[in-house]
Amino acid sequence: MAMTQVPQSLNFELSDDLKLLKSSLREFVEKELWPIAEQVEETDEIPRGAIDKMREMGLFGLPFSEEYGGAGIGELGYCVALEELGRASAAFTNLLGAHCSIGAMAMHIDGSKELKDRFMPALCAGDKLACFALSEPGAGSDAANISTSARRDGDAYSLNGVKHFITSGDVADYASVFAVTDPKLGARGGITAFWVDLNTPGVTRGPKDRKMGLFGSHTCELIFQDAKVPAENIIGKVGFGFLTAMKTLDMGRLSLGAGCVGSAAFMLEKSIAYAKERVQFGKPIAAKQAVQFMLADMATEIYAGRNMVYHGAWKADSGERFSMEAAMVKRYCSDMAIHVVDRALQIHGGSGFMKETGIERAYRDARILAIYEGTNEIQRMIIAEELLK
Ligand code: COS
Repeated sequence: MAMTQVPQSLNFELSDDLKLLKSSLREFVEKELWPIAEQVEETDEIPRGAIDKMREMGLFGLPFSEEYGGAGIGELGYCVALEELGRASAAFTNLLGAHCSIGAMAMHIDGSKELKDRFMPALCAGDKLACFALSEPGAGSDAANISTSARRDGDAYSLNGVKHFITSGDVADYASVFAVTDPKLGARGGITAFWVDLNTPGVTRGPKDRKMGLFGSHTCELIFQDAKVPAENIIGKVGFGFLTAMKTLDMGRLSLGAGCVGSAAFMLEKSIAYAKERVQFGKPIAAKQAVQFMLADMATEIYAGRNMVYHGAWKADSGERFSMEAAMVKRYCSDMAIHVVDRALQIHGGSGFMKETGIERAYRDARILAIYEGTNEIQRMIIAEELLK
């Protein structure tokens, strides 16, 4: 029997709006962000002018609803956008990721209408920046074991403790801070999420950490010493903060995967161009099967990663729980991006090791992908737990 109809339930075509967003972001990255990547690396700063242009492009509101000035494109739209932005250097995606994917996302997911009405418009406009403060020196992977405390004190809570490795902690205006309100209850009722103005007395920012890569994006400690946070700044309900953190990280892990797909796709394009142009033994190295096989593997892995991201984002937008898919996306896409950039460097040979190509930078920047937003070992634990329950 001849099939004449395309089944509409499975459609890989992006909407016209998303296609337009994709092409304008591609142009923006090519014109405004990639050309200054080396400058960002050398100075360890994103120039103010570039942040202003990112703001004008509406990048700081991408995943948020239109009622607050966001783009209203859902998680799928956000992932499509981050895939394009992944082609810029990691400093830019990290700034956006800390703000959109997790910092302000915690409030967007679980904050009250009053809290969102007060803070989201400036966050969506990029006039104020957010970060996400969960990790502590003694609680990284074991996030339920945090010790930063929040003690009720009249109409406010008094926060004490140290958060560390906080991306954008030096520049953010606000943070989603997770603190213990009842030590007996732990992850199930004992942790609360707070929306904290980082310019509050009692909050100190530590010096920026010295890192292997990701120059232009800084991490530092946030130190709380009797920092007063109004009770109305609780995100969600007292005791539900661990769930807010986990739901936020589910979102963050998906979009992190999208950035990995974009950066890997860019590395593949650079490798193809180089392999066609670089002549050795009288022919372009693209004629060598050893190089062809590397390109073929890179393309296959990117294809797998992209489809995982889109499916995970589709599931998120459909309102179903997608924690396992997010963990799979994060685990696979980060390892994939690390592998792809390693192959790109191999194809570029000695030139890849030199600063000029930007590949050695991408190689160093990629390594953290398997560690932050939950190590890939933690992602495997989440996947296995879901499989075995
Ligand atoms: N969505 C909704 N609920 C979730 C959830 C999610 N994604 N993840 C966990 N929960 C719930 C669990 O269902 C459980 O509640 P119930 O007992 O009622 O079912 C509760 O939260 C506690 O979860 P769990 O028992 O799995 O907690 P663990 O202490 O074992 O820790 C891991 C879970 C390891 C997954 C968590 O600590 C984690 O993600 N660690 C990594 C932290 C991280 O990514 N840090 C990066 C720095 S921030 S960028």
